[in-house]
Amino acid sequence: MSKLQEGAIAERIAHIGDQFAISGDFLYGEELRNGHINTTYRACYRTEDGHVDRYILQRINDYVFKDPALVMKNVEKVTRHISWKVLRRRKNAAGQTLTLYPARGGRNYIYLPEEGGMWRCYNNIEGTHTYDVVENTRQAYQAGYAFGSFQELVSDMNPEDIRESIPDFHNTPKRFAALQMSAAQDIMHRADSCAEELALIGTWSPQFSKLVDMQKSGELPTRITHNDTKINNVMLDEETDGAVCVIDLDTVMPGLSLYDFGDMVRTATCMASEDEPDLSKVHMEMPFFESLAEGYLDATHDFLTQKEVDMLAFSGWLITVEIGMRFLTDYLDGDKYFRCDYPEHNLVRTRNQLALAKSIHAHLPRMQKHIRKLVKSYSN
Ligand code: GN1
Ligand code: MG
Repeated sequence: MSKLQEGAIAERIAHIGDQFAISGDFLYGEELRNGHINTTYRACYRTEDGHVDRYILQRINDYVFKDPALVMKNVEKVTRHISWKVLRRRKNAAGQTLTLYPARGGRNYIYLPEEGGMWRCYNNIEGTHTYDVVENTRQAYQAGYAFGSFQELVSDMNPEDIRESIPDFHNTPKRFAALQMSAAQDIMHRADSCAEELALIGTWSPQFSKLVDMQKSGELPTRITHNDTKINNVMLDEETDGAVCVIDLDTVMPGLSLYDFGDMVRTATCMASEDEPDLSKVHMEMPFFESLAEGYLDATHDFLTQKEVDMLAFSGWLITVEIGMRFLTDYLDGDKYFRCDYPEHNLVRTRNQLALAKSIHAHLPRMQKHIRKLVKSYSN
């Protein structure tokens, strides 16, 4: 990450920052590249009293989010609700939640056609950092606790107030149907290069509708969920590694708590990144799962239903296959959705996720056993 003080990108960052309720002199900007979808900059300003204030400027990708204004409405409701709740519980909670800054013109975002579309500005959560991959069990516990607490914080919002910004976002059978369609159309002539992966996914497909079927029949409750609970969406305290807050609220929507837990299993139990090409490094680590589940259940055991608890381990496997299918669909479609650094990037990600799914599958009985043990400990 280089600090840009001058040049075209620095000018661009200063220009975008200039649209928001920010005071001080622009010092420098830097690009943050840990998401696959939105463009993100951090901008730093010297205030009148000599402090340095930092802000996050982000362009919402309108190929992915067809209605960015709806995304902003959802984000605004969620951040305000959380601020309200956090402030009522702890007096000194400043900086613990994302806050949107007003833009010129009275909204909390601004449309800048010369800068590619819709931009917004958040506070930079100071004194924190993120991890792209999990390194120890403490981080796994904290990730589980942070996203579990998030679910608790939004649990008393009216689900009807939050609308779906990407319909069927975690509908695994629909993701499978989209993959089949892309493989049949094969516009990039890439289907031959991933025949093995397609066949493997096909053998797993009878399991894909398990959670959505349970949702339809009312066995699983619809809640407001985060939907993108990867480990690098948790801000941890720089010194203690304790969870401070979760970020990336664009996909907060009505959904299943299980897809949130599942995505944590995908990203907080494996020490390799999701695009690690050496598959011998891609496997889940049971101690990380144990800590993750403990952190999550410490925050959620009061309100999760028995059926949700029963499906926790399975959800880790399911979403790992789902994300693998999404990478493969994008590879077949010509890499339009996920930012790619090289032509086969999405295929490498797919193979990685399928390898991880196999590893998770092999651990399912032990995962179940651990969950049962944890749940029992709360009733003692
Ligand atoms: C995308 O941009 P990022 O990394 O926060 C994607 C998630 C995937 C993830 C895979 C809106 O999230 O669903 O799980 O990549 N976000 C969207 O790393 O599609
Ligand atoms: Mg995201």
